[in-house]
Amino acid sequence: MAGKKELDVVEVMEILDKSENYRLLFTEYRSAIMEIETKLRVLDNELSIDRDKNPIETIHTRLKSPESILEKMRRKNYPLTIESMRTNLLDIAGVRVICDFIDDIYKLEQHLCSQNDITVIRRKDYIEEPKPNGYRSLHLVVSVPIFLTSGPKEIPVEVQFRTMAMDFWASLEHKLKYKKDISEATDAAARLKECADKAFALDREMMRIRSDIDEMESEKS
Ligand code: 0O2
Repeated sequence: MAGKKELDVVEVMEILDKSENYRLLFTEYRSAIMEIETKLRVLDNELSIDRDKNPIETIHTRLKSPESILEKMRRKNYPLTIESMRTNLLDIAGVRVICDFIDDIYKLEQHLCSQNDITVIRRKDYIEEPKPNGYRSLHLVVSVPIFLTSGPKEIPVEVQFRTMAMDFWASLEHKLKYKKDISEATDAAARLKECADKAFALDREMMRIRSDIDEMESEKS
């Protein structure tokens, strides 16, 4: 806005910190994370009876940091208001689910999304269609109701599903490339892409081995 100075991160964080709206908003996102995490843990427990093995290896949760929120809102040219943050940013609440096998990811997705209080807002399947750099994961944005003293409220949560191999690659790629402007044309980028493809090949081979072992077991009984 003309004549108005751009606030820096520290100033924005101080303003947000004092704002009751902001605190309430973050409590809501935290509650939505708890709802989704519980749903996933319940599914994990039930599905483990089937195979005698839990399909979920780990669940990580996070609230997007104020710096990261501000960076994204600036990058996308969204107005710097709480209302705009609420409507435009769908990844403030994040849940990352690390699974053993690729097919567990789709099974969990199907069971989570068929629950009648869950609405799928967005789905990006970077496993079927990986990013050009080799990144693979299934991204969902789902809306889940939380029950406040004032009544129910729908809150968006981003849920990322990955195998351990995909997570290993994404974590290292993030560390190697974080805040570095590395062109996709470099040798390092090409080698990272090759590693992503090898990790995916490993995932597929592990699934084949599992199904061979299952077959051997069923022949025995
Ligand atoms: P953080 O700290 O995880 O929140 P955007 O890229 O955010 O403008 P969009 O559509 O929201 O747009 O993003 P997208 O591509 O669906 O997924 C964003 C998140 O997925 C990222 O979050 C990462 O967690 C992960 N991700 C996406 N692409 C890559 C990648 O190439 N490498 C790695 N390591 N992770 C990736 P944020 O927002 O970066 O950070």
